[in-house]
Amino acid sequence: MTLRIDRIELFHMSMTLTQPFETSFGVEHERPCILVRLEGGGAVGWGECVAGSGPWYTYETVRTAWHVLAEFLVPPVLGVELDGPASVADRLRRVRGHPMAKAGLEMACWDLAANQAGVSLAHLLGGARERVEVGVSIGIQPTIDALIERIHDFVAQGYRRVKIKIKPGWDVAVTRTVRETFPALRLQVDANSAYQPGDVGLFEAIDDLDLLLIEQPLDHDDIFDHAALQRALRTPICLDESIGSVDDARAALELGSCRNINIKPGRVGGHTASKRIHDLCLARGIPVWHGGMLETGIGRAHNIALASLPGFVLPGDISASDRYYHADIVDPPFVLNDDSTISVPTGPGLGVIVAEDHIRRRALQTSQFTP
Ligand code: OSB
Ligand code: MG
Repeated sequence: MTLRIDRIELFHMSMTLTQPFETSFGVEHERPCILVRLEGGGAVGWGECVAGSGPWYTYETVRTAWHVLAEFLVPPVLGVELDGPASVADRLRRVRGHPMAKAGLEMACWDLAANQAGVSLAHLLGGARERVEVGVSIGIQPTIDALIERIHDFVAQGYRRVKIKIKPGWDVAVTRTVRETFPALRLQVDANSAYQPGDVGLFEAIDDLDLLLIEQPLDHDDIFDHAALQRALRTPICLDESIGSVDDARAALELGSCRNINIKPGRVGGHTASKRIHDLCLARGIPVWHGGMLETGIGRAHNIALASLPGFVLPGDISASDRYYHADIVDPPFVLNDDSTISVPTGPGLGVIVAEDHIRRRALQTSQFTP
């Protein structure tokens, strides 16, 4: 399948979250993103770059991503004969790092190819499921009571798996109280790299709470020290920030640094790299699940398509549109089924209609490129 891109447009958007989202690295009220629109062969493809307002989760920001896209990633793919969407990541390899910028463009190429072929993106990626199991990721709250109330709300909406964010001072007591209040809930915690190897006692104190996993307890770029921590715990450690490539995933598995992996295409450079990590984990019997970056409906549609691959056996951080935004930018918006799943769209490409007029009206900055 060859692919030629005749036009690329970038849109810098800012989306207002329905609720502020607080993690160990700060609070977000507005979610910026870059939307990527491609035209080629009479079809259109959309992607979303998930770099944030500041270099907190990773070093990329919406402004570094814009710069790298416009100057270094657009030129090598525009107006040239590409060997299908699976070859795009390789074309972008000369640019070191910047996986979120790459992923926004690479994923748009996958959508473009699916639209050209008239098949769903899930089908093109090798998806095997009609619905994907999902949960909700809940930020740090002002009080434990407020957190308990939010969990009650989400459980009432039908979410059967909850992830809570932890940070020093908001960890053992919070997690214990949540577990005592919801004894049967599928519960996991995410530290976003807020702890040190010496904090092992703190993790031992939540090791008996029947958590599904403990996500990214130690440094963002640490694989080595997670191995000692994993040896001390029965609860699986899941790496998020530390896994930037299939090589990182292989190193983490060889070292015993984690027992499962969170895959986010933005963190690893797109769908092709995500599929490689998925395939490695599937071959080794390591469960994976799909993470989230508070995406708009465009990124969410990509995530749902990817999460339909067979190795995604744990519920993803892919919630319904209304958990994030009052008005999503795709039609129909994503809704939660009563079995805590989201249905995988079956139409061509993303399988949802992108609110292009709205995006053009609301964009803070736009740029277009033709050969
Ligand atoms: O660590 O998983 C994370 C959001 C932004 C940055 C990092 C993370 C998150 C989430 C949100 O946990 C998951 C979602 O999109 O629902
Ligand atoms: Mg995480």
